[in-house]
Amino acid sequence: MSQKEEELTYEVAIEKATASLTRFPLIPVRGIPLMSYIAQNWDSIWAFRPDPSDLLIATYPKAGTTWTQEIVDLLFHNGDTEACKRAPTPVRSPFLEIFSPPPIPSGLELLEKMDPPRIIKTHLPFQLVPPGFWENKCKAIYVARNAKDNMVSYFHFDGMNKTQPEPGPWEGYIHKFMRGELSWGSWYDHVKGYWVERERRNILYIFYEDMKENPRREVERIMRYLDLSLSDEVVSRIVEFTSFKNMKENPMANYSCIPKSVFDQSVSPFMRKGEVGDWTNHFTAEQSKMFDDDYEKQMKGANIPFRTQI
Ligand code: PPS
Repeated sequence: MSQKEEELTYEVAIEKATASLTRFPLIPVRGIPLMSYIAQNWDSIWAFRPDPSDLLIATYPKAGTTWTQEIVDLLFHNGDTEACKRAPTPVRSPFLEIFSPPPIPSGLELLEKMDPPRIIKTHLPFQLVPPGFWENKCKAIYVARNAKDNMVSYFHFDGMNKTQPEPGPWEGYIHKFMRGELSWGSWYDHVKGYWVERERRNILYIFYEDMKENPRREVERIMRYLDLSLSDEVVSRIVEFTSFKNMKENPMANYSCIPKSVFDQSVSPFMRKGEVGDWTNHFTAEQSKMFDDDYEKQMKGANIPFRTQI
């Protein structure tokens, strides 16, 4: 099946299944809260065997996954923007662990039908990544975003994504985030888990804030990591095509492929603000102080150079 046909099948399947969709409860898998459909299918996810040429893009949710998926797809296609409009992001670059009610294809089903090298998205913390990735020495890009902006983005996403638990009020959400009770668990453990493994596993660890500050520099960094060498002109095209504004307008990147009953973009658009420092519009001074005090404890000794402003 071509990716275009795959896309149609995907969209029809989502339409059919949405009647039965609900906010899934979280079930712990080795201590990490995951949506029930993921937890119930855990054995097949853990057993996934990638090809050595496959690339993993790992993130805590809302850290810049889609942006990086788009950049990498363009790099793999020599900046051919038409080729990168062949299908929506989750079809071009499947979400490894995602399972939804049938007939929505799981990430594993989509991956099975694709030829390597595949661009595989995951939100799994390091210890839950199927070991085949490291045994096969797959390349992996980890994108990290400062905790406050990451949480703000997740809060809005949990409001619009009808499969995630209700976010509830902002004040309570901060505490759930600090306690690691959101889907995919603790942000703190997530960013630290990949950080400590980055050298041993040859993981490219990049920051959302750096991408915002100097997207060209970060696109080139990713390009070098992938052992690619594209012309300056092609790199410029990739930077332009993956700007927030262009991705927000691109139906193949802005998740408009997911029906409103699942992603209600009238609650909050998937491409919401795309900024560094939006947290200042959400945290009160007291909340910020309380969060920072706790952050210091949870991140003690980690030395990961996060920036909450650029
Ligand atoms: S997901 O659901 O976990 O895959 O979401 P993810 O793609 O990781 O994160 C979504 C946030 O990234 C912002 N975004 C961008 N920012 C800048 N430039 C570009 N091109 C871009 N593409 C996506 C998106 O707007 C979400 O952040 P917020 O802060 O909510 O706007």
